Amino acid sequence: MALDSRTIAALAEHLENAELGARDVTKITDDHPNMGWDDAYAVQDEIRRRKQARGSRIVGLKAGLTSFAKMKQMGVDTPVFGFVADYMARPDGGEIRHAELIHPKVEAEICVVTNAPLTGPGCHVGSVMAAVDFVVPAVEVIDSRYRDFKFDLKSVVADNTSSARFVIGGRSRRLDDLDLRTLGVVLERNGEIVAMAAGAAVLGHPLAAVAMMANHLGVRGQHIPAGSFVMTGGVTEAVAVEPGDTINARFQDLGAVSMRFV
Ligand code: OOG
Ligand code: MG
Repeated sequence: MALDSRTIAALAEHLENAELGARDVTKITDDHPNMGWDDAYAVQDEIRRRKQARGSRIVGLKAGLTSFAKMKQMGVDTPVFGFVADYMARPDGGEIRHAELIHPKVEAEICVVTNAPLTGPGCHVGSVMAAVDFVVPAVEVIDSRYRDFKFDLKSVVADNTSSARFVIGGRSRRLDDLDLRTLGVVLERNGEIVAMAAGAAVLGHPLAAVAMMANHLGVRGQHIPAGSFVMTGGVTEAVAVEPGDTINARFQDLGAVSMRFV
């Protein structure tokens, strides 16, 4: 680790204040060019601890930058992992207040809920298949705390991978009823199609993102517990939204997820 615990705590406070106050900040690697992956995840862990200490519950795990469209959009080449908390959840068909966020973007995600623990190293798509209880569609609202949504991987990991809001909707299905690779997703803003893709856009198979997460956690002595809600990452590039926009994400076999920004 390149950073001491005081610096990690200060960076976590800085980034969490930016989130809660909806104010953008410069990327933390500008001031800490030598920080490593461990430092970045330590800052994220400290943000998690701060939220839990305040009574928030961690209600999901997320993989990000798992589709080639997203990696290209953000100019990066490796997936990242983060979490979502209870206060970030919004109901399907509900409203999301734009003013509570900095520069939100939406992305359609294939998600799973597990019924057995997943541990790494050595976790693969087959292990994940055996542990998936059901599949459910969601839209994630990401909101990088970094100015103009410009970041590098370590900065975005420290910023809890831009987590801001999420909406679970549509209908859940058993994995056996679905082919996650060919599962089509159409993202609409104000009735107009703005992006579309199939599940294979996510690392060739969305469950590969879950396996990668289990292996990432395994290195750190952690795992994905049974009963976890896991988001596998945006299948298309993320789309910016303005107040007044209505978003509808249609998932083949899984229904639609919608929301309005006010
Ligand atoms: C990082 C978060 C990416 C996804 O699904 O790819 C993410 C970002 O692009 O701001 O959540
Ligand atoms: Mg996402």
